[in-house]
Amino acid sequence: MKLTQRPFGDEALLFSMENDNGVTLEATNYGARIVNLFIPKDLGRKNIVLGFDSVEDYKKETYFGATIGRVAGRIKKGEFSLDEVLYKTSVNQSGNTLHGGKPGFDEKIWDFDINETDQSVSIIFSTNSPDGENGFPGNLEVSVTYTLDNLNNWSVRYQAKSDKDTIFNPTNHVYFNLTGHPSNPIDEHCLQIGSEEFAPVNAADTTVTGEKRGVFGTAYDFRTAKKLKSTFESDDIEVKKVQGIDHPFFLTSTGINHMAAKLISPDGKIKVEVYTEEPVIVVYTANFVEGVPLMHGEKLTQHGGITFETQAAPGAIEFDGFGDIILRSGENYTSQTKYKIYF
Ligand code: G6D
Repeated sequence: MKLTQRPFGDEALLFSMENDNGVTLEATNYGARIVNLFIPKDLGRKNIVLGFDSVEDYKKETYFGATIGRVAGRIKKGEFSLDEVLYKTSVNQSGNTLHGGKPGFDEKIWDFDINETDQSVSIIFSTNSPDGENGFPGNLEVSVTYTLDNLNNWSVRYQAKSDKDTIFNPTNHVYFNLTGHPSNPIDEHCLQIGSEEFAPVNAADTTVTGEKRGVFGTAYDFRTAKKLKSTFESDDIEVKKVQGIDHPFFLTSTGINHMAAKLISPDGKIKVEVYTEEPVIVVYTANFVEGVPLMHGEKLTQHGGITFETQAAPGAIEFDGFGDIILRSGENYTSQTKYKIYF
């Protein structure tokens, strides 16, 4: 295992973790974000995630690869009630709070620490979000640990504690494209998700409607692996609303040893499996890409990437059955997601 670091623009650093098989995961403390994930040199050193070459570009298009918080997804009208107190959060998209408002976790410069063992290497990013930041109650201490091991697992582990009752629902916003080219749409990738229900969204602003709908017979039935193309080309009303997928999928089984989702490259040679303790995966397929800076010299195409945002469902604070995102004062929050890479 090897860990190196180099400047990445502004005050940020880029950390490079390489395992004994030549898999390289690169992360920056700007947004505690994943920047690159290379498969080994003898396979063409493909970068299978989307990212930019410097912090400057991330400042234009901020969620790529980032840690998202305090609350991933949309909080309708930037308002929520907790124990009968109404809180107002920073509104940053169509009258709603998206991904924790502005500035979110994705724009912070995080502190860092490193942990190396024989078989794995970890970077621990940590930060404090002060009481009232973006309207959320409680001083929140949060850390995100990225670990790469010699079994080609990349894991993400969150830990947090607040000094007041609050809500907390972080995620990671990395996009995969297993062809290594953001200019290739993911149409020919196969996707499998262990989910029998998804949450429809409102066309106007992509907030969830509060309904849970069976996937059976819809374009969102990924219980067995199928090509994304068939979904993108379908007439399904939900697909039309968002021009692809931008929906929460409720997982039938969770836990770090249960595969929740799988993505397979068009040639079948590269696979990424997702394992998570979270109840939901929000899948977003880069439906709107206008104005995104070049990615290593290439233009990102519509459907040029796919996210697996493991979390409780957006709308959890509003709707029953959408998950519990209340973090009580002094309670330890932990959650883990793992991506297993095959090539
Ligand atoms: C998320 O669900 C959201 C999308 O709607 C958003 O546009 C994207 O992040 C940037 O996945």
